[in-house]
Amino acid sequence: MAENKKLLRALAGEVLDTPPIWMMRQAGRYLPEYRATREQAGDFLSLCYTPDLAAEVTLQPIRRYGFDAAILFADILLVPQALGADLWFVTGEGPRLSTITQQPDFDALKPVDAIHETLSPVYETVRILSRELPSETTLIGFAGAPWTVATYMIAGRGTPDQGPAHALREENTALFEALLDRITAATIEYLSAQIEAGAEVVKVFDSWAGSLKGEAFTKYAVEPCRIITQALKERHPGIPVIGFPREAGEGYVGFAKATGFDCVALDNSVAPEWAAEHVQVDGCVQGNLASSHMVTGGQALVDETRRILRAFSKGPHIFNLGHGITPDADPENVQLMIDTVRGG
Ligand code: 1CP
Repeated sequence: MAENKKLLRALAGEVLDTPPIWMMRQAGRYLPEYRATREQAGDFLSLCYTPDLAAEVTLQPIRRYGFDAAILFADILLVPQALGADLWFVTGEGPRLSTITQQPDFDALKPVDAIHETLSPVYETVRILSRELPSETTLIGFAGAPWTVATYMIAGRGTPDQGPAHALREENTALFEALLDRITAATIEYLSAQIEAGAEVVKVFDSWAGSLKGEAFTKYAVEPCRIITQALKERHPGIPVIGFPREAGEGYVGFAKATGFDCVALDNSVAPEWAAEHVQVDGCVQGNLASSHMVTGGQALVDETRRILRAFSKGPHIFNLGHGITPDADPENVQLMIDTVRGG
């Protein structure tokens, strides 16, 4: 392993004096240079599918801040599109997709091996990045977890409570599970292709894991992630995998062991002291400063950053936010967070 890649060292279990740091949605609308490149691309999906521009926005936060990791610029909803769903973005509102609620909707989806036709520009972005990133910066690839991706495919949009997906899993379990299996298989192929193109770590975003409770959490959050991790470990031994079961609460306990993830990313609804005791005991954790501090800044940002550093100081830790940075964030506050992590 490259000695100068701090992110890989933390993922291998090393406890560093200064943890590596990167930020969810670090390429995004809070940065003027991102807004300019997005304007040049025309729309969000063109930005995702134009390798030179997607690589450019991935590099922007690395140039500005020198983060320890770069995350490929793409979106979790490219996989549904590659499986044949219609996908478009409504300005100011978010993603829209054709819905999957009946057997014929599912039957119209493409087979897993067809996904590369749509996704090959993403692999090209990864290849560009692995050439252009500074040698100390780790390149992270990613995909959505099957449950989270399914919530969008079923509802056709983001939903506050994932109601349509919960309804389908109760009313037509066979169809729901077939959809989950298709997404799981596609995700394995997609992440494998990213690794073959040069991704050094991959992250699985289960942003809506928190709405699965009890046995449903085990079946639909843990199990698909375990299948993905196992397949990736067989094909690409040594490539670390980060899991993010957002708002899992008590579900974070034992999650790394149950899924095989090398690192569990924590949202900011869990106290770092609690997570150090109950989650970090099993290995590396990532997180978990509330992204609202990137808007409000000041002493509260510094104090909370130091609290998180202290709480996780005895085990392997990657500093990050608890969720993505928001468009109203102040770029100066990002610098303040980095200075606090690196400078004490
Ligand atoms: O206007 C814009 O420029 C679009 C905003 C945007 C961006 C910057 C979207 C639309 N996606 C992205 C990029 C993105 N999405 C990345 C790139 C790398 C980085 O972090 O810098 C990543 C990792 C994602 C992942 C993603 N997309 C998730 C999982 C993480 C999370 O935030 O919970 C989810 C749920 C999505 C779906 C999505 N894409 C975009 C939006 C606005 C949403 C959320 C939709 C909703 O539920 O309302």
